[in-house]
Amino acid sequence: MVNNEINSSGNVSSSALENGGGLPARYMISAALPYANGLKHIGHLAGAYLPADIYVRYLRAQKRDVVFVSGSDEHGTAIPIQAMKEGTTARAIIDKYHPIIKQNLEDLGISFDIYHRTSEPIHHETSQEFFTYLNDRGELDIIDSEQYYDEEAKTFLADRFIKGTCPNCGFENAFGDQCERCGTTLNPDMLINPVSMLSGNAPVKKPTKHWYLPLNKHEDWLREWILKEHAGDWRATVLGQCKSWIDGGLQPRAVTRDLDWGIKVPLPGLEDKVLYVWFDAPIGYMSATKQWALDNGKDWKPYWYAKDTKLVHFIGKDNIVFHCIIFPVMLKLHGNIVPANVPANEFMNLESDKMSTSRNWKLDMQDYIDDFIKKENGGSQMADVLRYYLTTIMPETKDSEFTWKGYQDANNSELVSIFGNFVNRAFVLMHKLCKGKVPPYHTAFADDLDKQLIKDIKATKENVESLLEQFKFREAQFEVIDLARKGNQYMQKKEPWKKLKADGDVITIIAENGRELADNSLHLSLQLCANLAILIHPFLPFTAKKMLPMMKVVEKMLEWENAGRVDLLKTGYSLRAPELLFRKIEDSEISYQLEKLKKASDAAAAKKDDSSQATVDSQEKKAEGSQLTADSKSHATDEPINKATIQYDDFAKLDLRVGKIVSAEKVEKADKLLKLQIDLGFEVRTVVSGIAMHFKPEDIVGKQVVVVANLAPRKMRGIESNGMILMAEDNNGKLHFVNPEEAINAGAGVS
Ligand code: B3M
Ligand code: ZN
Repeated sequence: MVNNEINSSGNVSSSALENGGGLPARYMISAALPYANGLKHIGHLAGAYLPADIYVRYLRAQKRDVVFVSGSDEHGTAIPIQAMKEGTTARAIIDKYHPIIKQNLEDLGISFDIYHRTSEPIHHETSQEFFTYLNDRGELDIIDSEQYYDEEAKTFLADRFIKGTCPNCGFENAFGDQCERCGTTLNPDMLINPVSMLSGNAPVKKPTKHWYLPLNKHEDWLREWILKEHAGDWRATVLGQCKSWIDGGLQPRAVTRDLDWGIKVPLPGLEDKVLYVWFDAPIGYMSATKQWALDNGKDWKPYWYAKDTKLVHFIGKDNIVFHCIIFPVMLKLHGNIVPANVPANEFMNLESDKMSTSRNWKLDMQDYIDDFIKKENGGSQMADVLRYYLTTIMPETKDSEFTWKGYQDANNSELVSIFGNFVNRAFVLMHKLCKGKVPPYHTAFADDLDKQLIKDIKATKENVESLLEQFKFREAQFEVIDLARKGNQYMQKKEPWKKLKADGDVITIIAENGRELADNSLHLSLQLCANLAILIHPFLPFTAKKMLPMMKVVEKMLEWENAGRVDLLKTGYSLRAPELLFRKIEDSEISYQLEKLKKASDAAAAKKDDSSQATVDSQEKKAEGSQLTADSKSHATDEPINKATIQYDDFAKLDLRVGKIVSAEKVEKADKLLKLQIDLGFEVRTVVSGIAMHFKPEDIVGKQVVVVANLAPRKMRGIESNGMILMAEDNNGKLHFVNPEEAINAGAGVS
């Protein structure tokens, strides 16, 4: 029977969460739902998906009941913003990126039970029911407020539709919901110099009404639950962020938005409102579980209601407030269980710089897959190399750094030289000295080295277990590699090659008790190989699976309870020849990647220079600059042709017209700009031109000019300029109007 009740104080009792100290009956594991608005990089992988996958694979190997969910976050403003950039629809964006991200994660071995989508009807229904449940019980406040509105686009500016300067770090392109540079969670009111992403205009305030989750009412519970009950088991970084939120005083948080992309608010007359993306996205974990249950003939409810379920959210640090404060309050009010832990990771930098999509300073999963997995000498094995290195530098307690050199070293000096080398040696020697069969273990010849190795195997199992239960993935993986290192040392000390000598099929004993001693060392080395496969499996699943056919065992051997045993491979059992588990990574591959990274980021920087996504301030500067360039700089007579050849079609795109200046005035606080009204015959245009240093306004009224009449409008100092006038610059830097010899009708075409 599922307990769908909350107690009289409205709290889910915490003792129930711990299941009286026993093992949880089941696990509900989530990894953050990535926005389906672009490719995801290895920082995302290391932040949420990889640790979650290691944990889940370990739990499955323990035969625990576990469901691992994630999927695409397809609402919020991130999606339509990307659609604007790509010149397409929001729907087309999610349909494009969802399958790519899903496949990328799969290629890297992330083993979700379901990778769902928040655009699915089941998710819309689940989210609406959730909202209705809270609203019907009076748990949401309805508050009137003034919010930023774009008069030109005729829409409110929620979240990422508004940009401005971050009050925390001064970054000029901070979104209305978050600063991408410092990670601070924002709301549009906090932005300095806010600007609409839609029109580039400064927004105005307009009244509107929204539904709020009154976090302030749950402050005491949050303080008790997070800062007291979980003081000992949540990560210090997570507790620190929660504490500063709670100590700062929690505010009611709007859970609706005036937007047209998202889940409709399930109340009559609110067609223009949708649920806030951070309200619906975490509910996505629940709807994914529902879909998984439907697909597999299971009941989803115990995973979200039963108190002996352990709920764990894997996320990056920028999502902490949502998973530790907002969503738990929602879950508590809805009668669900709350998370037992939220092992959020810090950020992973790349080659000494923060990973960034806009600056193209990143390594996308897709690129890694293309360059290392799809290429002939790669294969899924290379997915494990990435998994391995990312785990060695997993940012569990502080930001960490991916370097290509570090990646190469981790592969060449750990995977190849330690793990791969040990397995290979054990198999090669067994084939050479024991005719390809698992040799017997002669108990009478057991020595201290053997006993120590057996102890080490058992201890490693226990250590890995305990570290994984504490979400210490780096240390857990280190334990496994360290065990392989011990295997190499053991072999080095036992020297089976000095006990027996093989000459083709003829094996000669070359030391006292050589047969028995060589048998024992190789027997244990092979048992260690089997243990290494089990222990490395959560981290490097492709490697573990590659080792199975070598040992001629089935996947069942990888069950966790088998770890620590030294009788996994039967005496006399013939094994296959070893396969190389890892290949060396060459210097040339590393320099290629470094070069590629630099090129991509240089290209992004160049693109950004003429991107329309810049802030208004920089748009203005740029516009002024280009006006000056076009008007007065690029045609100096002493310069050779300095632009690329164009085709006639390129020229024909210009609509050049003769116009007459009917008025001219200086633009306030811009000493280079004149605001001109130009009669084009069919209309009078406003054109802002950078010629104020050359002409007095009163001197140019009445002059004829040639205007680029189909130039996209742009704002300069808040004035929309609709065209550009052509000017010629002589050797002395003096500007001259380009115009017909004698006055002709305004609007005449120039070609
Ligand atoms: N899509 C933000 C992110 O990708 C958001 C996570 C949702 S988890 C429910 O970082
Ligand atoms: Zn900032």
